[in-house]
This record gives sequence, structure tokens and C-alpha cells, in this order.
Amino acid sequence: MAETTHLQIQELSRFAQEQDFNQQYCQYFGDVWDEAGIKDISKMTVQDAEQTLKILADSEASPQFIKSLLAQAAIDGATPQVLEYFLASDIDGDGRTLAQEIFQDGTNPLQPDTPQPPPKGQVLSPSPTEDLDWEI
Ligand SMILES: [Ca+2]
Repeated sequence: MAETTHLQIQELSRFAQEQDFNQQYCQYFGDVWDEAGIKDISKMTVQDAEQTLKILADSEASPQFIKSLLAQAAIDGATPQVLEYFLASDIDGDGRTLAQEIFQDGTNPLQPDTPQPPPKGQVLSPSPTEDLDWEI
């Protein structure tokens, strides 16, 4: 697993531990998993994750909700492979992964935002601090 992804999963787990989801949120989570046909989070497959993302997109879930849902999935034992799939997904095709959008950009990972490609100079000389973002 890529180091960045590992850090993203750590970030998600940390976020999850800080949360105290209320009854209503848990109900919403349950509805999403039900609709995706997922009975046991720990047995969720990448296909299930893909289906879940489609449901979230259809229901116009907020970035905060998606972050919370993934945090709950992490608590409930979703495998690293599944979490990695969620975090690395870019189903809106705007070039930013779900993890980048919910942790860094604060944008909706299910709806394309105005693409903001990095300046050309930055592509040629990648920022040495890029991988440190997660450690702040
Ligand atoms: Ca995206």
C-alpha cells in the first residue's frame, strides 16, 4: 500500500475516533449500507464500495457525511483494500481523489469541481512537502 494511502487511512481512523455519531447519523449510515446490499462491513468488497459511491452520488451526500460514513466503515472493520478504494476513487473525474477532496479541498468528491491543475512549474519540480500534508 502506498505510504500516502496509509496515512490517509490513519487520518480517517483518527477522525473516526473523535466522532460520536448520533442516532440519526447511524440510521443514515445503515440506510446507505442497506441500499448497497452490504450486510457486514468487514466483508465489503471493492464492488460493494463502488456501489456505495454511486448511491452516495445519487443521494447527493455531503462531503462531511461521506467522511463520517467512511470513518464509521473504518470503525466497523472495513478492510484496508476497501478503504483504499474509497480514498483513491475519483468518480467525479475531476482529477482529485476522494481523500484529497474530503481532507484537503473540502469539496464534494462526488461532483466535479472546477479543475485546478497545478501550475506547470510545480509539475516539473514536485513540492518536497507534498507528502507531509497528512502529518500536520
Ligand atoms: Ca474527484
